[in-house]
Amino acid sequence: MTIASNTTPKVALITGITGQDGSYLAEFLLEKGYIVHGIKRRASSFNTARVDHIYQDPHTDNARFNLHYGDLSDSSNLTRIIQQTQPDEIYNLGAQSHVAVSFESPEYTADVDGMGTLRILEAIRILGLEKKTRFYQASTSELYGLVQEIPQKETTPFYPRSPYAVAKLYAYWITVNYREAYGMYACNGILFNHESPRRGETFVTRKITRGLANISMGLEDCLYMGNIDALRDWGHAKDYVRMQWMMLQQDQAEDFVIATGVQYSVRQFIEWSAAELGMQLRWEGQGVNEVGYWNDKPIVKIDPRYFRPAEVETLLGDPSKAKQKLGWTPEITVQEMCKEMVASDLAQAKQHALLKANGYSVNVSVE
Ligand code: NDP
Ligand code: GDR
Repeated sequence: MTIASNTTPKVALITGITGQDGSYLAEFLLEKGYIVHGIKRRASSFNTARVDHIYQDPHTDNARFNLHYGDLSDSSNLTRIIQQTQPDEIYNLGAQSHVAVSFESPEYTADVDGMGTLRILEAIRILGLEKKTRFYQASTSELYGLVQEIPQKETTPFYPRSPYAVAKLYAYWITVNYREAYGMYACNGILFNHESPRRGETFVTRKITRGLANISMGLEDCLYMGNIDALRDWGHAKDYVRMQWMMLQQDQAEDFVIATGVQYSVRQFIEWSAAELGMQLRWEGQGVNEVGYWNDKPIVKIDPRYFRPAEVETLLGDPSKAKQKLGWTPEITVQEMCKEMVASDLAQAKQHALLKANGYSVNVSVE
């Protein structure tokens, strides 16, 4: 973790540092000797659990991890933080990142995910940092939405299917536009789904591993799911943040698809997780009446509340360009990742079960 004394450390600014990717990226950059600044939102309770282990007391000399209050909806705040920190690299990972929630809050999602990106690019330009600051935009496989080609690559046409994806489409193109218009080093990583034990509890993989771990410990009775036949190309967040950094180390800014090239269904992920917990699942019924039984207990049911107004049924990425040009390959398989997530959620469920057995109340619900 020490920095060679004769080199000036690079400075990175991460929006969304308190999220899944932000926390792994901050760890990765600190390991590389960077000074890391992150933007966190003011909340009524602590929201830094994912980065608490790398927190450094700002009163200590040479602290290399710094958090600033801010929000992607506030351009004056963003401009000031960028001016103060003079970053060599900005990673724009902050977003209202939940696709289903974007149907509930479309305007907010457009503001933060779409306009937020413009606000940062404009700040770089206004501050005259176009030639110094490199910019990474967290683009998404959701841009492909109603897929036009299988597998999806950098040249596949976009067809977004949610307010989230439409907002990210704007962010994608404004990043390309600022690269072309102002010669900025600005690029998009078109990342397919990536998960980890730090994944938010309401995304499908974590909802499954956490819900089934709770059921195995008697903390919950049933897991309620939406469309379990959706197909996704899942990788591990640790592999994907490495690629985010690699994309900013090239001579020329370019956009890359980041994926594993392998696709599975939500149903398969449920089955792997259950098997990992020693629960053999048996499916009965069809459509909304389908039920997953463990012995005679119905532990997985379908709740149409989790269906989306417009669904992305299938995503499968082609990461050939990243492999050829950057030498990137994912190191962790989806099965290994599922195992890790189940183990982590089972450890937590065991703690909760112990608390409950000793008379403490535990909230295990997931929406
Ligand atoms: P998370 O939801 O885990 O993290 C999102 C981060 O953005 C959190 O730190 C959150 O803060 C912050 N944030 C939310 N709203 C605002 C706001 N108004 N102003 C400033 N910060 C805000 O997402 P991931 O880490 O999984 O994803 C990182 C990025 O990559 C996102 O942009 C996502 O859309 C994109 N992406 C993710 C993929 C994935 O599979 N994980 C795939 C492709 C793209 P808080 O902690 O306070 O909520
Ligand atoms: P996604 O991830 O929408 O692909 O966006 P999510 O894990 O939410 O859903 C994946 C698929 O699972 C289906 N599904 C359910 N999803 C949730 N959340 N809850 C359920 O109960 C459920 N049942 C079935 C969904 O319908 C969907 O088809 C994620 C986010 O991280 C985005 O920010 C990112 O851009 C994309 O991945 C790539």
